[in-house]
Amino acid sequence: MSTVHQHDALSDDATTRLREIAERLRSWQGPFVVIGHVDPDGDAVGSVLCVTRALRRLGKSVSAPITPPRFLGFLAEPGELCDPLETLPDDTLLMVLDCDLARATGAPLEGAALVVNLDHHPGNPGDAELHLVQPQLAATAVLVKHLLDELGVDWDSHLATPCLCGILSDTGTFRYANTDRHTLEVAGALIESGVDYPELTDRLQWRHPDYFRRLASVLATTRFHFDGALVTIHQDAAMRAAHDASDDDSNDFVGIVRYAEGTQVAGYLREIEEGVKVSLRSRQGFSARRVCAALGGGGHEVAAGARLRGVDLVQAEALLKEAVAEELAR
Ligand SMILES: [Mn+2]
Repeated sequence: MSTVHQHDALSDDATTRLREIAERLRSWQGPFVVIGHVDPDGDAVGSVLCVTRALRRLGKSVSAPITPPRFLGFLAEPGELCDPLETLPDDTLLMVLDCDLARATGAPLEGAALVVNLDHHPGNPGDAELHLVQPQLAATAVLVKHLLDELGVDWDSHLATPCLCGILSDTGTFRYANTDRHTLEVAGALIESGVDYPELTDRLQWRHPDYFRRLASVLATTRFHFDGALVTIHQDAAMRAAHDASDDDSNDFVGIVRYAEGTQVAGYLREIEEGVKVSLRSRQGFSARRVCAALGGGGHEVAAGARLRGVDLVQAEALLKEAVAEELAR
């Protein structure tokens, strides 16, 4: 595995663009709406909250229509976030964070006076009027940190905590391959500006008590295939119904079994209304993306997913094994 990491901050071009964006934000007199992607994660929620708080400090009128998953609910104060908007107020500057325009949710894109898009996903086509897409950055929150620096805000824990949450979320608390010197330096600066780091990392692991009962029932389904190269877990409709915890909380189960010795790829199969949802996590060198593409889905090299329509768990597992066998033979 040889990954070339970008150790420097942004390129000169990117810095110029970021200054331009900061200038537009500062001089904008109309309302702001700040949104993220469907199934928002810590980077989407953290980036939206951080930008929202900074703009409000600059005296701007800001709506943030985003609904955090239960385990991230602690980040927001009552009244800070709102329900999805059906229409945009006149003269709105719409900020789309941590996704391209196609994955954005919370407000319609139509009717925005200006759309600004900050993201780090490599597939972002950069079709917003004003955009900065930086795939070498570990999180959109890193870009948000630079934006707020350009805006000249005074960093404190109120701003730095959601920003650091975005970085922790997208780097798996500095465990993933996207953790580089730049990421750690930005995180260090955020911690220095007053984040209660042990409190934040502890709080990010809190889960509904039912989460642990569900974890136990799902882990009881652990099976190894291909001499352990593939490990699978599953959850059927009855197991899901037995517990209160919201399903987005169970996304990280697959990451647990991925740590089984000798495993190259871990699969989590969940019975859903229209069939089976497959989530894969792999080690470097095994393409979860290609396996999921073969199943009609997609994603990153080491984290990908697919929805298999009209099949049951047994059929889904057979299809997954077939696709994994092909990838193992490459
Ligand atoms: Mn992200």
